[in-house]
Amino acid sequence: MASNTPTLIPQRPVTPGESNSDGTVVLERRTQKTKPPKMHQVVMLNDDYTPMEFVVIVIQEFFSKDLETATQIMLKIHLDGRGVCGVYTKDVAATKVNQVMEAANKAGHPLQCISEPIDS
Ligand code: TYC
Repeated sequence: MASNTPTLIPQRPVTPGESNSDGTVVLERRTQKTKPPKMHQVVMLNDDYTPMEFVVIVIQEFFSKDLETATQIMLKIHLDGRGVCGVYTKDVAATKVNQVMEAANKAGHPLQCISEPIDS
């Protein structure tokens, strides 16, 4: 049995100024541009009191680093005064900072951690 359903013929996108098949005219067509989110780095700061072992554990736990990588990052912080533990979207970076600060406060260590936007 023949169907009465109208057949939709796919139309190619018309260029601005050109008429559509129904007589309408596209005045402007913008290509959608979704920019990737701005990224933030979580930076840990050195101090004289937080034990190295604690810093290594925190980096492993909250930044998913293995023992060797976490140790390298901790030593870099110890020597340079600061070091990047990871790069995330703004909200995730803020969560990481809160997790580190809460763990440090609970353990009674003065460890400090900040989030900063990276330009690119
Ligand atoms: N400087 C600390 C010490 O000698 C170790 C340390 C490393 C502390 C990294 C903080 O973010 C830090 N015990």
